[in-house]
This record gives sequence, structure tokens and C-alpha cells, in this order.
Amino acid sequence: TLPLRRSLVSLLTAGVLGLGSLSAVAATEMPPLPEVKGDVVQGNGKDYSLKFNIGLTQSSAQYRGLEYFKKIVEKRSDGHIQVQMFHSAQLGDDLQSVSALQAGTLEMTSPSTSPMVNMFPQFAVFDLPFLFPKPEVADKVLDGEIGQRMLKEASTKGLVAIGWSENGYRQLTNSKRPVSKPADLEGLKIRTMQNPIHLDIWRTLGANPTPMSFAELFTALEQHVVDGQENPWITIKSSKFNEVQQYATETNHVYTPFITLVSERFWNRLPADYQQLLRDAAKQMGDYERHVSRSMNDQIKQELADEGMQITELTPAQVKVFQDKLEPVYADWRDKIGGDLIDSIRQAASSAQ
Ligand code: TF8
Repeated sequence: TLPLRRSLVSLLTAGVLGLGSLSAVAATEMPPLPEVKGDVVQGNGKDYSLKFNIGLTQSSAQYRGLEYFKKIVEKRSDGHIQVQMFHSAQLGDDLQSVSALQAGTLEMTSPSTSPMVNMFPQFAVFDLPFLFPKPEVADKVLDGEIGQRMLKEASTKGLVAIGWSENGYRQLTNSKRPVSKPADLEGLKIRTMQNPIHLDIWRTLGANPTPMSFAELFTALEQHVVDGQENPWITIKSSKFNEVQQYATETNHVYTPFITLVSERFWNRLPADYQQLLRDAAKQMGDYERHVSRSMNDQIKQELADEGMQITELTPAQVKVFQDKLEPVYADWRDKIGGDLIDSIRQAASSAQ
């Protein structure tokens, strides 16, 4: 499978170069892990072990957030809850992880909301293009009444939803040509998340979209099964997509949240104060992970350019061409998602401006 194949390649490369570790490959400095705030929680004297699996690699902000989560939970449970970290979809991609939570074979995961819209149709609102004009607006919505209500609504079907963090603003990459307007997308095969609005977006822009799990994406790009994909800068870099994608466009077309999920079976075995500890830790992880993601965004974009990626930045007028072209997507999905929800998000957005 993909993660195994790639780590073998890395190990071989390190061996050939005679490097003791892989640190030479992962250059980007991450902000330090904050100290753990808060007292030790009493619990019930029992020990728990919790496997937390994420889709991104060890050099992602998502993994960094997970390291902080582990630090908080282990310290504040005085070692009674042990957190085992898994990355790069080692225990499954986003959808497989969610199923594993429901089955009780995995305790925690943090998927993008987008592939979960079959289970929770209201999440589709986040897939609408250009919904959040800046990250503070996303925070306001997710941390406010709407986001908190969605966590409650997603706490069903064997899942307990306890927090938000960020995947972030998505950027387009491809192996064929620079893209600065929708017409440049003609005929490009673009991998999308398994989500009908994303399919609609790229079809409407004139591309040829194919939904696919993130875990299959590197190989699909490398073997030219698809020409391009879209993800935040930090994901493009930490997943090494720039090794197989020459061109990028800073589109910022969708902001994707990550949702922190716990298996309900595991949750129900925990005493109430440990449940609260996980909620607190999820909140602190989310705040820290957003900080990491945002503070590294520009730096990573620069590193991608330094490593030879050709990056197209769009003028506001060029962005507007994409927005106008995508108006029908809003119109088509408005009723399906719920006009009220869209309006209340837009209202929150304008008050956060
Ligand atoms: C995607 C998402 C992913 C994440 C991660 C793998 O493109 O943006 O990067 O959901 O869990 O599939």
C-alpha cells in the first residue's frame, strides 16, 4: 500500500545517503508544543488505551496537533489514558477510520468533513466554494452556535464529535500547465474528495473530476491516473505532491474543517471527568493546530516555490471569474443543504469581517 511503499523509498534514500535519520527531508520548523494547562483529572483508577489515526503525514499540522493532544491527555490523566498515534492513514483513510470508530476497533480520528456528507448532509455547507472569506470567519462559525450544534448532531451513529480543527484553504495543483482561469482547466483530470459538491465544482469549472480516497492520491498523481488535485499548501508539501506536480494555483476555493471524533463504544466506557478531559484536549488541540497551520502557510508556499513548483497567484479580478462561474453550484445546492443554514453562516461571516 501507499504509506508502506513511500516509507520504504524514504528509508532506502536515507540509507544510500548514509543519513542517520530522515530529518534532512523534513526541513520545516513547527511552532513548539505549548505547555499543558489544567490539573490532573481523577478518573476511576482504571487504565485506558486510545488509538488516534489521522490521514496526513508526520510533517503535517494535523500530526503536530495530535502530538499536543497526546501530551495533554497523558499528563492530565496522570498516565491512565495512553494515546497511540497513527498517521498517513496507517489504520485506514478518513471513511475507513470513521467505520472503525463505529465498529469500536479504533478510538479516535480526525477526518475532513467532506467525505462524511452521506452520513451528515449538513456538513456539505462547508464544501460550498468561497464560503469563508478568511480563517477567522471559519473560527467564528465552527466555535460558535452553528459549529457546536453540528458537533451535537454528529454525535450519533456510534460517534461522538468533540471538536474542530483545520485542514484549511484548498489550492489547485497539476502536472500539465499553469492555471489562471477556468478555461485552463479544460480536459484536466482532477482528483476530488468523495463529495458531490466538489465534483460539481470541478465539472462546472470545465475540468474532468474523479473522486478518490486521499490514501490513493500520491500514486494516482505519480502514475498520471489523474493530472491534478487540490489541498492546502501544507498538505501538498507534507505529502510531497510537489514531486509529481509542477504547477500550482492559489485558488483558496474551499476551506475544509477537520472534525475530531471518538468511538461511542469507547466514550461510554470512560468516567465523566475523562470524557470532559478529552473534550478540553480536543479544543486545545484544535486551537493549536489552527495556529500551526496558519503560521506555516506562507512559509510552506515559499518552500514549494523554492523547490521548483510554479505557483500562480490570482488577482482579485481573476478570483472573481472563478466565483462567477461557480454561482450555479450555490444555486443548485441551496435547497438541498438548507437556505437557512447558508444564510446564518453568511450572516456570521459578515459580522466577523
Ligand atoms: C483530502 C483531504 C485530506 C484529509 C486527510 C487525509 O484531500 O483534504 O487531506 O482529509 O485526512 O482527502
